Amino acid sequence: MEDTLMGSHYDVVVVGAGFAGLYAVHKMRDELGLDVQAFEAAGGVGGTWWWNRYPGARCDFESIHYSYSFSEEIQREWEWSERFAGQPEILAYLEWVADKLDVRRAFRFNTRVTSTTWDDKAARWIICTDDGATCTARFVVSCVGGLSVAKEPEFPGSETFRGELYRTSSWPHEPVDLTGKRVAVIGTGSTGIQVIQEIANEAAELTVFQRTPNFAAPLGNEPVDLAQRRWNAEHHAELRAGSRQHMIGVPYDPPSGPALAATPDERRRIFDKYWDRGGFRLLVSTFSDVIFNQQANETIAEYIRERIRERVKDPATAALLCPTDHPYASKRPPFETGYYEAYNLPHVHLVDVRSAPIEAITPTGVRTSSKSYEFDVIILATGFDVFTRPLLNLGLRGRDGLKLEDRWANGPTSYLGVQIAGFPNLFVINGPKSAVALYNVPLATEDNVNFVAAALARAIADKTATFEATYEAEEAWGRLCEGILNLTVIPHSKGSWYMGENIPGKARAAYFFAGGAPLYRAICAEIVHVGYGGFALDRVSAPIPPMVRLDPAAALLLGSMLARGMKPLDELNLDEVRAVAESLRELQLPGPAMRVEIVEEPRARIYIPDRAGPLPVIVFYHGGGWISGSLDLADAPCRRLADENGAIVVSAHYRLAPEHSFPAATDDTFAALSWVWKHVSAYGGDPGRIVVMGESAGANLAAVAAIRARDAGIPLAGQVLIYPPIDPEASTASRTEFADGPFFTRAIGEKMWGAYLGGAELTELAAPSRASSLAGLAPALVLTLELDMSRDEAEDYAGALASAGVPVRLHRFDGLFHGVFNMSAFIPRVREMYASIGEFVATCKEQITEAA
Ligand code: NA7
Repeated sequence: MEDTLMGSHYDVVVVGAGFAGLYAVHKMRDELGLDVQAFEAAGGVGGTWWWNRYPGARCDFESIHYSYSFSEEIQREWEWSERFAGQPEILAYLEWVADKLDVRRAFRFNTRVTSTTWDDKAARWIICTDDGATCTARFVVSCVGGLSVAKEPEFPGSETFRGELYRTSSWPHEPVDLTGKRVAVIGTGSTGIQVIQEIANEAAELTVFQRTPNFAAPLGNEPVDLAQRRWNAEHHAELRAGSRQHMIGVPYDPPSGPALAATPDERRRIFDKYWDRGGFRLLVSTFSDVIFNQQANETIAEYIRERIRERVKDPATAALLCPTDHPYASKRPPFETGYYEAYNLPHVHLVDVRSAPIEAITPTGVRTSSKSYEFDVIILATGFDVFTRPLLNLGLRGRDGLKLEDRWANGPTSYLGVQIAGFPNLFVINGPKSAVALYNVPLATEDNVNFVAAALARAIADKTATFEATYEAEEAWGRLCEGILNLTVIPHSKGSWYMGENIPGKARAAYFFAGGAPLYRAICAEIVHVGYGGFALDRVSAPIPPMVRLDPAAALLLGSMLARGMKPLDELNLDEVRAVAESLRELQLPGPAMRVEIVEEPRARIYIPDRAGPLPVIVFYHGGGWISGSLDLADAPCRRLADENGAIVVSAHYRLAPEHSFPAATDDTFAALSWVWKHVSAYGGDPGRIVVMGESAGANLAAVAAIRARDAGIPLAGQVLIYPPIDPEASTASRTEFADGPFFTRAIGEKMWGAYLGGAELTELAAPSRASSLAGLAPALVLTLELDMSRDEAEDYAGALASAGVPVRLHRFDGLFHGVFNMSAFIPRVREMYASIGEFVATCKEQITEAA
């Protein structure tokens, strides 16, 4: 067989026969019709589930979810006998799938890929295997998995041990009898916990060496009766509906708002509910802030500690089992079934190797810095060299002999986890910086394989020789991954594989994308939609799409909107648009308390900070595309503006389109300004220091009001235009580039302009750039956003003002999208917008005013 392979040339080489490899072979061979050769180091299919045969190994997403979704037939035919299947059943499932798809014949088993070298001239990969064979392929698809190479233990002496030594990740195929034996388990991660609870009743003595206690929560496993198994298989579609719209790819309940907003009793009720239901629900269905806020996280951490203390009889043991040095879920959460009760058995002992580290494995057992222990069996459950090592082991050399280990000297880089710049035509399923670590593996896998298959199909159809991520796209993706991770509690873990910290000397970095499945999928879809943005096809690169350039907090917010099933704005009817605009209030930081006066004619709210006057005055117009928004929407921002600027803020109502189309809104807003000029001194405001300000459509109205004020002789100290739409007919690059968002789209912008104008002729009263002269207008601050379709027209307007001699400050904020001013609670950088406004308002000088 070796000889037949020598010198063979394939379209695709797939490496690995786990969930990813089986599906990749099927997809590339059977759907794309490609010539595929696959390699697998193990003796059969199954990947992780072939190797990890240790007692107690099982999945911790329900099996109905932890299974393929691409085939109706597979889902309908296979029945799961337990809620969370054990390793033998998962392996049997994968073997059954492999047979059903007839993919085994594409694999060469017991064969390791040892080197993978790019031949630039031929635009092919040369693949060598440990049996001395060589072949070439146009594409390599790595399906080697993230957790497939065991970590080398830091302590010496394994080879000297005279008893039986097992690693969980390469457990023997024959049954291991532990009865009557003194057994040690080193490691209390997901694996160690599964082993310990399983063998506690079998071993004569079980000693657990624990360095870091873990927050284990109940798995909630149970057998599924025969009738229910069939029902589940037949109803897979409804059971799995919407999975991919959920953050981790399983349709669990959404969280009940922030933990910090709940009372202790409410928190307890919610934690109890999801603790009892089992699995990842405790993390994803309880509270929205536990993963982001340390204080919120402490509420769940303490809840788990309480439950541990209830279950473990000996208080000293319970104390040792309670984690205190890292937030919950900053390490991958493990799940258990009777784990804590195992420590109530007289023959189960817990040894703290944080205070007295393991120094060596000796011929007779384990030696720590304080004591030696004797064992018949030692089980190492010490984890994996995650994500990077499995790929490094492929011996990858890319363009110009670039070694992957050099490329990754400071930590892994990739674009979407799918490609690595410098390694053309190499595709990785669930690679470093993919979403898989927090996304139900089979679905994450299918998504990646589908993405890669579409890329291959495109390359083949276009006769593209090379398909590769650009270095720039990789950098942008890396920044997004790191930025998102930094918004979570995950970087506060110590020693987690999430950050590469479980391996001494390994670079600490963001090893995965933590933005959740809906956002990851939306980004992948956008990349395809714009023609593989961020990839270079035959070295011609397509620009990095907007969603990859998002500010991390803005990206996360967008992700949570997607997870809540928010429809694109342009698909909403008028009432729905208005409801969405009002719902933005939930995304605002609350405004400080202060005196608020209500004026009925013209309708306005006057926010009066407790300062000695006369105070500068801000006349504020809310956004909402002239068709939505309200004084309520502007309430929190106006309070904050009043407080931060020591200014009277008048939030002015105006009539909305389409019921009241042009010029109702501009007439109302100008009438409000005129009223303020005449009456604001009665409220402690200085009519000589009026700044007109608006957000979005409100900024358009503010710009027009500034022109009308000049023409009417009302002296203004300044105008602040927060991402204003200027002209419906503007033809700019940003209109095209951000036509599909993020968030705000060209289609909804056009609808809004249409409703506002109501067919009226376009004049300077709607499009301020059309004024016959901009000279003599109040000094302006124009705030624009990088990822906003109105960006360029706003910046052009700033340019036109400056050309007309108006003092102008222009401040563009990168990574943000239209509407963020109302999202201050979730996008911390909105504070930079307030700071910019503050600096500007402080410089607005007294104007001579007749009213004063
Ligand atoms: P983990 O979660 O990395 O756990 C490894 C465990 O081994 C963990 O408790 C480690 O303690 C312990 N360990 C590692 N090295 C040592 C040394 N030198 N001394 C003592 N203890 C040590 O791996 P798992 O296999 O349990 O889980 C991996 C993933 O598989 C899991 O996240 C799921 O996705 C499935 P430490 O915490 O480093 O102090």
